[in-house]
Amino acid sequence: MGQDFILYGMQASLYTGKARAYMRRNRIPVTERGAGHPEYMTRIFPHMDRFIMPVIETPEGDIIQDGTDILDYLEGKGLGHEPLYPEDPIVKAISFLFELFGNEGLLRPAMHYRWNFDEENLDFLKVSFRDVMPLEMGVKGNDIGFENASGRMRKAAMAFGVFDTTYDLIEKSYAEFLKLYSAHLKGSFFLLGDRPTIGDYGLFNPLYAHLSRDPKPAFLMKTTAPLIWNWVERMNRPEVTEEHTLDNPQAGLYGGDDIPETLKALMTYVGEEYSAEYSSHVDYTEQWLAKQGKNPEKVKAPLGRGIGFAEFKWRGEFISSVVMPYRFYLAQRLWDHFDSCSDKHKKAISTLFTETGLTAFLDKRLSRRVLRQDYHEVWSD
Ligand SMILES: N[C@@H](CCC(=O)N[C@@H](CS)C(=O)NCC(=O)O)C(=O)O
Repeated sequence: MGQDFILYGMQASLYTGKARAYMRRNRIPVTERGAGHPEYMTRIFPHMDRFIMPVIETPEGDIIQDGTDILDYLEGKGLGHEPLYPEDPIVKAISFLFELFGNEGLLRPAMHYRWNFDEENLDFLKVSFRDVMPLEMGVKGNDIGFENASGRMRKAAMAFGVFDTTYDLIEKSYAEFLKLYSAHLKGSFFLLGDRPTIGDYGLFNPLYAHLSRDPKPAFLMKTTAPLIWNWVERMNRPEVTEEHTLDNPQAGLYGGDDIPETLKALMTYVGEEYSAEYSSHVDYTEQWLAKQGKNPEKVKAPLGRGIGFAEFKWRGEFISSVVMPYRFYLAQRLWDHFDSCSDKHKKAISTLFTETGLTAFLDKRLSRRVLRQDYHEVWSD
């Protein structure tokens, strides 16, 4: 193996986007391979006992899976040129909120706009998915492989609450997001100021591979939210350009006592969009854990690694979505950060989260922690 990191993933993969963008922006030398490459299939997959991307292999031969774990690993090695986490405790709390919401809270529009517009998207997706088909499958095999993969993803879309009865609501809700985030980006290059933080990388997941790249939503984004398309482009650009703030020591973030109204409006949207779903998942998981006895199993289930379905009210309708313990792995980061703050900062964060309808994300917690061990989510004692 050479000096580069190797990234196993694909352009069309939602969660690969975050790892790739971080490595590009921080100019970390990386060679990308499809997650169907012989090395992935014969070495990485058996090693992890799980087919999942993104995965990086470090020049020392370490294998790391999971977008957040990858970013933390690289940051921990001092490879980030721009700090991933804001210093200000209030802004840092906001960045964790958007990491969670970006990663997990925009899956309905991402899956809807990818899988429910076959006329516009299907040829493009078939070509994109070739990136992960093992070479020996040949062109004919690609079609079969795509049928397989797309069948699984269409089912996953339903598991996130994408049904013909919710299509209209999803489109309405996403249009609102585009409007609010565009309004905010009028005032800064990134979510929290003039450089990206973990919150941007969370949002980048759905906003890149699906919502800015697939033909149907790409057109929508370019024509109705060009500032967001521009943000996507800037997040993912390896070249140094004038407004590329990587080496700009002036590139600052908002201060905690200086949160713009446009960001508060976006936070309020997150509360309205995702609080009830999040809370129903906590309740469901608590009950599920109570039934599991002392040592719940590793989370290995299909359908997005879910443990079941929880119902909640969303935009006036009752819908249900798959409960994935991984989400608490991200939520815990916000809880841990909050708990580590001084009383003064706790109070400021609580006030801001109350004002924007987000208290559930601070207060509604699980009795056990989700850990990651051997590339799987596991439960603490
Ligand atoms: N929490 C994980 C999620 C990774 C994930 O779900 N990746 C998808 C692709 S975007 C995957 O590998 N799916 C493979 C499959 O389900 O077959 C992360 O952030 O890395």
